[in-house]
Amino acid sequence: MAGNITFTMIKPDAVESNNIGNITQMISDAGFKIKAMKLTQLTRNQAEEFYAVHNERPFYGELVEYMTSGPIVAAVLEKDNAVIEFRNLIGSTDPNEAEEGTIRKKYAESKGRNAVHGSDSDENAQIEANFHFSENDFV
Ligand code: IDP
Ligand code: MG
Repeated sequence: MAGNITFTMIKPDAVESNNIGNITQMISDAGFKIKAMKLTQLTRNQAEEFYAVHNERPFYGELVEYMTSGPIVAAVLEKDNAVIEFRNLIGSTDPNEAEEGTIRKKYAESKGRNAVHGSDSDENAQIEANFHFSENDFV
């Protein structure tokens, strides 16, 4: 059975451009319930660990720089089939390839500075939620 939790971050570009409210509204309108949410800033160590799967990729250094460049909003979201539903809502990694009406189409600046993160599997959703929140943060 598909899981009902996913993890997201509103990334530094979207926080900087004052789109926390607009993006949170799109998430709510799409039927996700916010289970935990906080404004925070990633340390270099946290960003390196969070994106460790990409550490051999040519953009890894740029990604860590970007993700530590300013505040982010981290959140745990609940909906049936949450991981897939949320990937559909955010759209393709590159906003030039993202569907109309997706968060990245509306708010992402580029493939690197792409406004939001969404977990790619139920297993990673749990790992990522636990990375940023403890059990008693969930409501
Ligand atoms: P995803 O966020 O859509 O799952 P991933 O391939 O997992 O995309 O990449 C993680 C993040 O790394 C992307 O969201 C983006 O910020 C950054 N990234 C991915 N590909 C590139 C690239 O080709 N250039 C620069 N940054 C990239
Ligand atoms: Mg990914």
